[in-house]
Amino acid sequence: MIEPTPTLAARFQSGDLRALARAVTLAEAGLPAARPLLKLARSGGIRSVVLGITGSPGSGKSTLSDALITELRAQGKRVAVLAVDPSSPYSGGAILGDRIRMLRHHADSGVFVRSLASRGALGGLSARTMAVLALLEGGGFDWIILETVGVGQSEVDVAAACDHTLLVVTPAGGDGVQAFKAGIMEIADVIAVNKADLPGASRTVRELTSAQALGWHDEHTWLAPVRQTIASRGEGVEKVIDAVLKHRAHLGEAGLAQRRRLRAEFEVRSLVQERLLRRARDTGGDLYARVASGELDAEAAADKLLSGS
Ligand SMILES: Nc1nc2c(ncn2[C@@H]2O[C@H](COP(=O)(O)OP(=O)(O)O)[C@@H](O)[C@H]2O)c(=O)[nH]1
Ligand SMILES: [Mg+2]
Repeated sequence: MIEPTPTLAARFQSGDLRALARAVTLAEAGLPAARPLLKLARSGGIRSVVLGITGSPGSGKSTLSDALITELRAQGKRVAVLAVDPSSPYSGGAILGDRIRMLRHHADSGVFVRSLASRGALGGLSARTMAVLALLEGGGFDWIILETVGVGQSEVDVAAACDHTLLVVTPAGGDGVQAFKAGIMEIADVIAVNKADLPGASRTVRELTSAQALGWHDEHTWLAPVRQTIASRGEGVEKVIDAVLKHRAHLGEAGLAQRRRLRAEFEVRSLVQERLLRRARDTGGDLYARVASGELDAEAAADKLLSGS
């Protein structure tokens, strides 16, 4: 097993990107060697804006996150992008867009891009995703963008994993209304109507804002700002950044601390779930078949899993 030599920890702490990449690899593999590095990373407190991006495949999430990198770099910010891709067996299997992004920003030490395979069920985010986010925060990035594929569990998990959730919709195909129906809009803190160069963008904005107005709200309710973007041309991106920062101000210190607490809860719960699933798999005989057949009651099966007997 690979032990974190003091030099790795020291190099990580000094902001060495190669040490960070190494730490991410350890955390992604769930190796215990990552734990001291995580401890170091987390000792620094809240340092980064952690922004999750969700939205249907093809809505322009990757293009938008690339445009965000460019705009944030122009503002002098250091940016890390973590793309969670359930189809990718490992970071070596980075999807094409990510690989292009990595190459484009390769020489820029203020940018770190990485693809992560999703290990959670249904493409959800795992405790390992959370660990990698923590490492990136420890690595001193001002912004950390978590890009999901926008399907299955990852669509919902993203809100639990980040400080702010950006939902990307397009004018085509009633995307906005779909989001409203699927209850995805509730998790959005900011909404980007991307591909605003296509017809129907302002109508989509109107649909979304009137849907928001219909929902229950009072003067304290955060209604996600809806911004038009043309990610492929970098247009409207600074407005999205401003809206995220406005949401951060709305959260305030207490609200942000609460989000962080929820993120930690998500991480610990994911770990517990992973371990229990592993235990259920390793239990002799098919535990669930025994419950189904009435041999064991469900409460007893749960006791068995929790006690590890
Ligand atoms: N017309 C138009 N196309 C865009 C825009 N943003 C992204 N695209 C295109 O939409 C396609 C899907 O984009 P991508 O970023 O890969 O979407 P993702 O699956 O959500 O990550 C690509 O062909 C992009 O070039 C935009 O603002 N306008
Ligand atoms: Mg993408």
